Amino acid sequence: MRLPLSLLASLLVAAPLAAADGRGLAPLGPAEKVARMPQGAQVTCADGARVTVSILAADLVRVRTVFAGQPDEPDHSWAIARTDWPPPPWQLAETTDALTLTTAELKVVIHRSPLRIDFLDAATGRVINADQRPMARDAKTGRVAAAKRLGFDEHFYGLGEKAAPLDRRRGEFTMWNSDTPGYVEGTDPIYQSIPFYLGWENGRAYGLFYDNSHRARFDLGHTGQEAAVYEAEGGVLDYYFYAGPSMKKILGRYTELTGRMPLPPLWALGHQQSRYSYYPAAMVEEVARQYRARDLPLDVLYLDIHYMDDYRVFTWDRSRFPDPSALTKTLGDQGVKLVTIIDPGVKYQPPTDGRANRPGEPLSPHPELAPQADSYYVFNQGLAHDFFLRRQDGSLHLPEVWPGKSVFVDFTREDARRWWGGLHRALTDHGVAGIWTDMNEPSDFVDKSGASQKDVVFDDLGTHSLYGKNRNVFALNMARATYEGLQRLQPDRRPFVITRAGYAGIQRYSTMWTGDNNATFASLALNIPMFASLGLSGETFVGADVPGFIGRGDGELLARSYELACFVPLLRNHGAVDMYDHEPWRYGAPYEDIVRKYLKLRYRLLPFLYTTLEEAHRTGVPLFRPLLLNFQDDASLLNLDDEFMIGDALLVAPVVRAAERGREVYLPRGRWYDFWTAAPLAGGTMQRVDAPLDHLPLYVRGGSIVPSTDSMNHTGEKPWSPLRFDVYPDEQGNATGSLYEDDGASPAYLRGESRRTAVSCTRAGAATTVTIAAPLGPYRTAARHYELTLHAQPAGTTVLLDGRPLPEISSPSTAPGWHRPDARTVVVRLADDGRAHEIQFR
Ligand code: NBV
Repeated sequence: MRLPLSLLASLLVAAPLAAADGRGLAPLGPAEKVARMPQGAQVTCADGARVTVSILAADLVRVRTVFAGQPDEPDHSWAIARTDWPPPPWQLAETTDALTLTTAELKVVIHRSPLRIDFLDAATGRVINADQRPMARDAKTGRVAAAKRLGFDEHFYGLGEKAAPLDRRRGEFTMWNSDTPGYVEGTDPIYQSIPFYLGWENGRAYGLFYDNSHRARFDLGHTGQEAAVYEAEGGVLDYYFYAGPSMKKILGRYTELTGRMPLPPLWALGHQQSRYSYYPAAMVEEVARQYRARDLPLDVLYLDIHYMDDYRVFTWDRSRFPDPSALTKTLGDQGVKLVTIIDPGVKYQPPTDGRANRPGEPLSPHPELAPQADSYYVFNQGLAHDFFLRRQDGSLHLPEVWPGKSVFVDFTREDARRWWGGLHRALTDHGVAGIWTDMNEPSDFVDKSGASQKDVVFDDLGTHSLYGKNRNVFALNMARATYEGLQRLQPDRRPFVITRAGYAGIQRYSTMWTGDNNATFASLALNIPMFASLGLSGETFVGADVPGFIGRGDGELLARSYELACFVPLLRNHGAVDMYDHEPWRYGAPYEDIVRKYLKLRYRLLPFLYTTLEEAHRTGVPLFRPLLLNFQDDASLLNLDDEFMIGDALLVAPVVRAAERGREVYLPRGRWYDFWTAAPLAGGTMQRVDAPLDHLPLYVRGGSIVPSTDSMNHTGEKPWSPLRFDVYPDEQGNATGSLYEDDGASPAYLRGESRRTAVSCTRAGAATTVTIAAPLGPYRTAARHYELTLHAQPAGTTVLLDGRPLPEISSPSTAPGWHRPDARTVVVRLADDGRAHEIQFR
């Protein structure tokens, strides 16, 4: 029976309002009025609460609830990159009990009383996710809550940077950016807050992104098995539901909404060396010299806080770094870039003699090189513009950080972001190539948790909101200021920013590292679920201090750390300001040799890593993946924390425990290959493998074609020549792969200046054909050869190139031809002349 809306409304008004639970949370009232909107529906509840359900795409629905008596807020979030979503076809149907919004993929059923929302698969009617109880709010504290029914076999992934196992089921997690040096598994929260998770049940996934920057808590079956609970300490309850069922599709949509990682410069994939701190300049030059003398690859060196004049940001300590431009030139001549740290804390330094620089007053062209003891240009300018955060009583907010009493910039202000971005000229003018933003939780030595900072006011687009709403997005807005500043200062270069803290969307502006980890095997093991989860939360360019920030570890830890980190996007050796040196040669020759072996491997694989990185940039599917992302229906992978995949092709099973010289490796179904021997292996089982200290268990998935080149000592040393394709056929003899190339440095790739080469392999009867398609895109590479290696190729003596027999040659000939290095392998050499080629093996 259908009741007219007006009658229904009057019935509902009479319904008693639900009482608050024991913790003060009162559920919203039953639905009273429904208004159809261009993009969905708005439900007004009997108590005045308003629930807006918006269809953004057939598989993406937003639910935004403003509770009774709650002040509405402007509909704005720093996390969101895309707000314009042309509505897909959808229908609204109403019954007495519920209203239903249907798209091609989803049915959103809003039960009227009590008001609960279910998400169903439009095709099968299966319930994907459902409210366990109505959304609720505590009118006294402003706390808002949602509770979703918890499935018996439901598992959870994502939530960004957490020192926790991959599967978040049974966990409780807080979102509150926190400076937590020496964190261990279980420390929570740590530096970043990404309130987005994927739910998995019977091989199908959905996504939930609770976009609210207040301190929040997820209880995913920790205190009870009835509900997956979300609570935020304030703000509007605003979430996005992703239908899935594929995790890759959800990540695509999530990063469409919150933005994707722009491509960093190619050198960001190179090996990076840091220390707290390298100084003076001669020391920095010596580290670079050692790297070259020892034939160890290196692309980047870092300057930590001691390069500044008494910790004043955007200055140089001239006694340690008399000529920063000369330093970057010396390093640059050896192919090494310099990245400098910038903290948010600006030294609080009212000028001693009233010599403050006023806005518009001409400064010396390089104030960063001048003494600042009497008058500090950054403080003076920021104060004159009133860019620093203040408390509600109008006084400056004065946290204590490295320079002592300091001020923080209000990065929610566009003009303040522009100013801060422009200050990086003090570094880029001297050839600094990237910016490392630290301490941006923001950390305060006196009050790390922010408890005494509740009355700090942020402009927040003129709403003047308080600290509780803004702490978690502080780093996001600071990274934005930095990224956009670098873009303006160097429009022909891709910015490189690395951050410690972040919120959803941080991937648009910055790469990240996982802060002050420990130089222990436990910390090494934690890398895998941490990087995998960050990738499942939109963050691709991630890494950890190798071999650990706090303490030193031994040569064994160093070796195992590099074996793992060899495949991690950000590969940076860094350590604390203590007596331990961490450079690879500080542990003795056998360990240094192992590090060299894996660094050389990484540089050999640059074409593959860069191609996979570009895929992440384009699709939101990360480079570093838990196996579950590639084999979503394999329930044995739900909590596999000690293996990972790089793209679709490589499976890495590092040893992450001390003294182990072997381990169990699970290879999912299908054909695999041992990377080192190319021996074929059958998947679907657990196998015991040997792993002496210099050996990394590494596998290639059958069906992959992996591009690589000769190793080198920095990414700019030479072009990728020859360009190798290693073909690993699957059980049917087929394989596919591709190569992505561009100039590796400028933003021209965003205008299509790139080159993509597709390669495929098919078997028909006794013949195998490999096709290298004509490269797509205008980017040109220097003249070079392809070297194509077909693995698992049984005997056969004829190789045809484009239908014509190719001569057999002796290896290492440079002429076109083919040879067999062993009974299973054929290697073919041919010119890369920009045209398509077909190579037939018979
Ligand atoms: O700037 C010094 C350090 C830095 O080396 C480290 O990587 C950051 O995570 N920084 C923290 C400040 C505090 C160190 C105790």
